[in-house]
Amino acid sequence: MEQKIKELKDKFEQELGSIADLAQLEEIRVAYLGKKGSVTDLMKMMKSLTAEEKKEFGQRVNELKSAVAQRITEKTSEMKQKEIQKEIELMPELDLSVPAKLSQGSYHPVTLVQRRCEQIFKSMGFTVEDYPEVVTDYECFEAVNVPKDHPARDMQDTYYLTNGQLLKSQTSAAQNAILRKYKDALIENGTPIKAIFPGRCFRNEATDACHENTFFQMEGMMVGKDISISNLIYFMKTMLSQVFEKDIKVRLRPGFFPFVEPGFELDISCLICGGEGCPSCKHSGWLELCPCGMIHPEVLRMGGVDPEEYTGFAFGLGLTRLVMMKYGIKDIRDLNGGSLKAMSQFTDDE
Ligand code: FA5
Repeated sequence: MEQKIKELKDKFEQELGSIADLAQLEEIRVAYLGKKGSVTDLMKMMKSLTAEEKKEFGQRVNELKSAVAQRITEKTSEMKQKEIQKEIELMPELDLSVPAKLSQGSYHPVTLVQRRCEQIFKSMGFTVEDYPEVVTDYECFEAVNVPKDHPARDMQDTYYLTNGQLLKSQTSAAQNAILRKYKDALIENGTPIKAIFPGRCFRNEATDACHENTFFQMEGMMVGKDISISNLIYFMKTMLSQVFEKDIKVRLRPGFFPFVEPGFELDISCLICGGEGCPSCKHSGWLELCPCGMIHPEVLRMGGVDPEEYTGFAFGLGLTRLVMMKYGIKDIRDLNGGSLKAMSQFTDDE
């Protein structure tokens, strides 16, 4: 028996000394320590021994087993070290003292245009509000006069959470909260409510050159005494002329939204095709950019503002479409495409 153990140990050492890689090492491990391995076989031989011999032999085999396992562990780390060394040698020469070539990051074009719009509205006395992307059905629909089962909901299918909350389909979801936040200052001090609230919106709809399932809007609201459509038109004109810094053709036509009365669609003549018609404007020459209107009395009432005393306007600017027009981006999907090369061409020219 003793002789057998010695022979096995010598054979193991010999084979271990000739392996070339980790795969061969694993083969050896299985050949010696595996279920059908040589060391395991020795254990099986003990059946035929006396109790005294078993004790002695068992101890010797266990020592062999530990020694083999120990040698395999050592050899594994030695081999790994060798492989790392090999990889380092194959690497091109590396001088860690050379300064890295940093590629300059840039802001996303939506961020650039959003910031520009915020600047413009702030300069006209508006506050900029932030609002969550996950909202309740009440915030997104009911509080803006779109009760359950209203047909206007068909236009804005979105993504629902299992707890009944949803990803907001429109920035109008913040209207009620903003009215409530500023109503006391309006009622007690006569301070008009003037707020814009940009945000990401989600809609479960087919995408094309001018529709995305994730896009940005920028809502705006002004409420006070005697606020009229002329105020609305003034702010819209100022914003567009300052964003584009050139004359652009717009048209105002009637539009229906349950939260405004009267309601309008403000379209912009497509700057991609010059109004000729192209996929970006669905071949109509016009792009729906900024629906707007006078806030519906019911919406004011739900926000705690008396519609007999106060009036206001609201608009829902399609911020992502504004970006398309400003930078001549033909397909809205490019803005979510994640191409750093495409996006890095836009820089903050402020
Ligand atoms: C609304 O979302 C209303 N909440 C806007 C509003 C606010 C009206 C306040 C009146 C008063 P609409 O679904 O039309 O309306 O969307 C507004 C704008 O968001 C559109 O004109 C368009 O510019 C942009 N928009 C809408 N859907 C998409 C989409 N899938 N992809 C990109 N932009 C979109």
